[in-house]
Order: sequence, then structure tokens, then C-alpha cells
Amino acid sequence: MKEVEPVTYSNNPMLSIIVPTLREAPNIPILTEEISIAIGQVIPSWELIIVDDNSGDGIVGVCDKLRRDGAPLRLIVRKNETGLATAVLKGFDVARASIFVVMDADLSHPCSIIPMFYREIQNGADFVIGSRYMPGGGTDDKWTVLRFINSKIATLLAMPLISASDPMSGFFALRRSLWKRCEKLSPLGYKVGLELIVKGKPKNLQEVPIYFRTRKFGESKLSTRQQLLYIRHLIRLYTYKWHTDWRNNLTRILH
Ligand SMILES: Nc1nc2c(ncn2[C@@H]2O[C@H](COP(=O)(O)OP(=O)(O)O)[C@@H](O)[C@H]2O)c(=O)[nH]1
Ligand SMILES: [Mg+2]
Repeated sequence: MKEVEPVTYSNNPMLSIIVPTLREAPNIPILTEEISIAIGQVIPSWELIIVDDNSGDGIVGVCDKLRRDGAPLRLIVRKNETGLATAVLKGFDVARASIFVVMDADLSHPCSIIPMFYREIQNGADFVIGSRYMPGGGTDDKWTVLRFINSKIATLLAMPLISASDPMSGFFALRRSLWKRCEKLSPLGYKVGLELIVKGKPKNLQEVPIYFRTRKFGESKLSTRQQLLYIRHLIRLYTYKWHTDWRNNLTRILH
């Protein structure tokens, strides 16, 4: 890691950044450095929580070295569980701050946005989405047409559940209290942000434009199986929404 502002290790950090990982070891030093530089003096105490599913790719050694160099990093290696969404929830369980940021390890999500997320939450937002699809946002030209169409269809399917331009984003921030008030979370596959919004019902949801970069190292874990799980997940969320919100509204209108 190059020279980075020394960060105070705190038992009471102002921000917890949660990053689920599966075979991402080469990305971790760059990610840690980019976060340190982006946050700089804006957020004096923070922690980076990496939740890895026993990748066995040297991530333990990589994280040990970063910690020795002063990075406020915690690594959790899960041996008996897999899945991006449950990894994020595991991160929430051990996080110590009252504001959480969730992001990918693969450098697709611009770290420079983290202070904006933080500011939005301090100004009253309880959930902030990093949006690729609002003015000022975008995705890398290297995205294949198939991936673009895929993302657009997945987004359209989620639209009736929440009013946001990018409900599928994996880069978001939230208050700990929003997570705490969610009824039992049953994340399936990929989209934990969507479930947090549907169940946590933010009172003040904000979006910040982001530019999504194509990953440099490693491979995407987005598989056909994950996409099928997403459809099952959507059905669950539609059922939940029907029982908690839509049915009550309909009854009220009809009476
Ligand atoms: N812990 C854990 N992390 C995962 C899993 N699947 C994906 N990830 C991580 O979740 C983030 C997003 O995954 P990625 O493959 O980049 O998905 P994509 O951006 O949709 O192509 C990355 O940091 C991955 O390493 C998993 O099963 N367990
Ligand atoms: Mg990715």
C-alpha cells in the first residue's frame, strides 16, 4: 500500500464499510488505498469489514499485511456459508458504526462517492443508492450488450417495488437503524439492497450518480443461477409488499 493518511483505530468508528468477497485478493490492497484516499480527513474514524467465503486465494495474508501497515481493516472468513447477500448481513452483525456503506471489492464502485453518501446520511437520508442510471451516472463502455440488457431488465422488474432509478445497485449506504427495523431478512442471491429498501421502508431515500467501472482483476460471479435466484427473490419481495402495503391500501380505497 502506498502512503495513506494514518487512520485512528477506533472501537467506535463513524463509518463501517462492508465488502463481500469471493476470490478478490488482488483487489483488496487497491480498494483499501482508494478508500483511505477518498475518505481522507472527511471521516476521521472508519472500519473496512471484508466478509470472505473461504476463497483460499491468499486474502488472509493480504489483509494481515494491510492491517500491519495501519489499515483499519477486519476480515471475516466464513467457512460454512456462501452468498453475497448473507455475507453483507454478516458484516452488519459485526459492524460498530451507526452508518454502513456496502460496496463490491472489484473496484467497480468509485470510492470518491463515499463521503457524499456519508453527507447525505448526516443531512437526514436513511438510505442512499449509488445510481448508474440517473443523470450524471453511467457504466463503462466495456460492458457487453448482454450485460447491459440484463441489468436493464432486472432493474425494470424491480421498479414497482421501490421508486429509484437504480434499485439493483450494489453500492449503497444506510443507517444502522434502518437495518434494525427490517422484518426478518431472507436474502437470496445477489440483491440485498433491494430487500433492505422494501422491508426497511426508508423515509428519506436519496440517490447519488455513480460511474460504474468494469473490473480489472478476477471474474464476475454473476451466473445464470444467480439470475434465477433473483427471480425467486423478487417473487418473495412482491408477496411481502402485497401483504404489508398494497393490500392495505387497496382495502382502504375500497372502503
Ligand atoms: N462473500 C461473498 N462475496 C461474494 C459472493 N459472490 C460475489 N461476491 C462478491 O460480491 C461483489 C459483487 O460480485 P461481482 O462478481 O463483482 O458481481 P457483478 O458486479 O454483478 O459482476 C464482489 O466483491 C464479489 O467478490 C459470495 O458468494 N460470497
Ligand atoms: Mg462486480
